[in-house]
Amino acid sequence: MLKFYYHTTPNPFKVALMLEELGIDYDTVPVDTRKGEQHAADFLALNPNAKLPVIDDDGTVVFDSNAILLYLARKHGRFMPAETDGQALSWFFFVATGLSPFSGQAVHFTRVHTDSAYATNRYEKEIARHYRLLDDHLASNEWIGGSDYDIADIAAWGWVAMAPFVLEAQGGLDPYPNVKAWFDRVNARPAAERAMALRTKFDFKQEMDETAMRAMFPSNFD
Ligand SMILES: N[C@@H](CCC(=O)N[C@@H](CS)C(=O)NCC(=O)O)C(=O)O
Repeated sequence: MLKFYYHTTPNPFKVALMLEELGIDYDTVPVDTRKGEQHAADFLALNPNAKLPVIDDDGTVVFDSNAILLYLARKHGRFMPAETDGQALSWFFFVATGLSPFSGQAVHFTRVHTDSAYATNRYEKEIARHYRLLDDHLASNEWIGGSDYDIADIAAWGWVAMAPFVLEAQGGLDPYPNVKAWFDRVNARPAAERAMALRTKFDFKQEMDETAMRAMFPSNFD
């Protein structure tokens, strides 16, 4: 059975939604990143990048949330943009390489390390710019890839679910009504409700103490 290595954070949630949409059986394996379990040798053998999510699909190991979405979409022939649909692919990568990592950096520089006014300003403004682009795009598109629900929506959902936290200073999704309406459409899908239920399945460490800081930001302790 497919193994899904998981922590209750945005990138794994993309994969949780995809697995629920596909309706395939999977075992969820919790990896507590605040305890440093992502650096254990057996986990590094699956993902040398020491991050979640990872899947092991009966021996085929895939790491990186967006690679996992592409792998599963291609394998099952579902939620994949058409090969000639350049716009749908562009928006998938906008989410994968723009909105997602900029959200992560915005959290880092507004919550964890706030000493650099330059970095805090840069990531607050950049994440707002990404949400503005997405909101404008969704003014005339039902789904992020265009007319069909696909991996671009699944990829974005993991991070947009965190918008009240990531965008707290600007009122969460309030300035982005089209993103909010899109988010409600995704949440209305039964798979989204099932994926969200994973949030409370495991007791992960909550404290962001020195052990957690060393585990998650090791380069700051070199
Ligand atoms: N590009 C990677 C990023 C993965 C990532 O940053 N995962 C976070 C959770 S959302 C993580 O594992 N953090 C723990 C750490 O960095 O030590 C992906 O999309 O899977």
